[in-house]
Amino acid sequence: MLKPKMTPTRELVNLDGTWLFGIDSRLGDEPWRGALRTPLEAAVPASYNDLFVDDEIRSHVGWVYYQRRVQVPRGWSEERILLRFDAATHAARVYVDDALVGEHVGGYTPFAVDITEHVSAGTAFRLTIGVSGDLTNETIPPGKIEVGMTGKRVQTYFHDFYNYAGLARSVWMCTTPRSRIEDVVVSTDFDGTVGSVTYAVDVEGEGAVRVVLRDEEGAVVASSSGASGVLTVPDVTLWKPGAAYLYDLAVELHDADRVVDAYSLPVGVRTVEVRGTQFLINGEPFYFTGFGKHEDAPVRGKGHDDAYLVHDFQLMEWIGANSFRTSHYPYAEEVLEFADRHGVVVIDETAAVGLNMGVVGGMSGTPPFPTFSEQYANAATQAAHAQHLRELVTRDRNHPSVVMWCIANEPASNEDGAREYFEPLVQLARELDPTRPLSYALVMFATFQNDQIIDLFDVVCMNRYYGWYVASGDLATAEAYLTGDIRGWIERTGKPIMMTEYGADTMEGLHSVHTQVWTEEYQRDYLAMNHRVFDRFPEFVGEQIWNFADFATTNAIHRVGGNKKGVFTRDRRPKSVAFDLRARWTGLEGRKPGTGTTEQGGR
Ligand code: BDP
Repeated sequence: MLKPKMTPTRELVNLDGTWLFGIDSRLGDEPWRGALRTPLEAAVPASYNDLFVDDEIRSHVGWVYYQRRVQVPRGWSEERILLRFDAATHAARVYVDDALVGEHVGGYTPFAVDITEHVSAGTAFRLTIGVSGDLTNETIPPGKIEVGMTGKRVQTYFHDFYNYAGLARSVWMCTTPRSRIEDVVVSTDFDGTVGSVTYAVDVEGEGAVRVVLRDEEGAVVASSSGASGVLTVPDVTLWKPGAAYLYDLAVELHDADRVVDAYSLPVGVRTVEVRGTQFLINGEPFYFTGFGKHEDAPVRGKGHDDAYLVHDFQLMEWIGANSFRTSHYPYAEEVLEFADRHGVVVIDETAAVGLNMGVVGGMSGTPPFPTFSEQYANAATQAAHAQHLRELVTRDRNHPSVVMWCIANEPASNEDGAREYFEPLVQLARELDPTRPLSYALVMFATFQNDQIIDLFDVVCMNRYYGWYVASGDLATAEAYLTGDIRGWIERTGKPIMMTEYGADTMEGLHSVHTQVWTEEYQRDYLAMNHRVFDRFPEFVGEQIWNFADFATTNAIHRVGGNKKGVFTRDRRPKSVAFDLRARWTGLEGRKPGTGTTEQGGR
């Protein structure tokens, strides 16, 4: 689905602001059938949980309702009119006045609802949206809802970050012409100095397609007609990590000489390939430095915020990070657009986190019952996962910054049933996008001896906490474990290997002359040990620390005010280790530490 934008043929009204808000238990039956009877207003975009001083709202299980009035511009009588939700976490029902006009499941991908038949240009309507943050074993991510001792429904889930819910991204009302450009898919390649952009335009209705590719100065470099084709780009300027370059692909739908629809999108010409143990961008070995992140901030929860967007990218640039993983769900499209414009490399992850009953077993990793079973990750879970993957890939496949898909975080890939569960998903991902490598982030219980699915994937992405959850406070033992673990994966797979999570909880301001977990010194020593090990293996292609910043978690007793593995605090102040990382990462330009200079990153 194309992101709505103003074009010569499309209009857009932003519906962000404060909306009436209430939780279902306080609103009565069918609350959309009139003005919401509530004194509360919620900010959009924002998760609703932390906005109010009210625990019942914060931990509400069930539906909440947002409502506002919307004026349809009077010039829209001939247009197709849509509502577009950039995200409603995790399920949504949309009502125009009394009518249910659309539904969606999946909390981190956008959806649109055609309301042309329900509204009229020049009039106003009441827009109500029900949002549910509930997680069950048929949602992605999965969770469990039980009726607790008090008779209340209690939500549990198998990931540590707080289950923020609500309208965390923007809401739009927009138009498209009736005959229209429905979708555009591009892929790119180059041979020497000549680039190529392969495009396919999906048209709804009548019209002939014309496309024009312009460079950053606005000069036309190629053009073509027809719904699909290949554009040749002489003297191509490649999109490179640290040196973004974006062409503009203008797509028009014509009826004779009349432009029926127009849409344009940025295109970065670059290639991605896994060859042997190397991860190649534009044919050159690339070394990932950076973080697993979260969309997380005080008060707004997972609400998208351009100020945090800009600041987080500034901090990543300052520290020398060239990449991040969208752990553990697809991020706002604005984040990927920003990464495209600034040459930051992204591993794009689905929200499939917690497909692992082993985590319930604690450090033993023994699941109380099999993960891939009727009871938990069953056919319905797999269908939800497939749908989620489809929505992620179709949303993000045109972003040059996205170099790899991560289809799950820490699934029980060591358990029976993992193969049957993942094989069709891998096949689907490869059909949706044959151009990008695939990965999943490996849980520590999944070892090079017992993992059942790694051969289906292209890159070994390890999440490992030696020196934290294993061998806590004993970095010598941790180093031995880590070394053996990496060596085992190299011997088993012959694939590129990277660390997608390693980290130590660190209380800012806590210091000790002794080796003590939670101190700022321990975080530094822990990372230094990891880096020493990584640098010994030529097959190692990257390091993404867990986590960029401290983030909110559930009320778990082993978390003091959230997960503190951030290199920055939740309000983005550096811990001591940030300066070590800066020293290690700046100037690398995509090369492995200690391996000299490179063209990578230069234009
Ligand atoms: C990993 C998870 C991540 C957690 C992290 C931790 O992938 O989401 O936050 O552990 O415990 O297992 O800090």
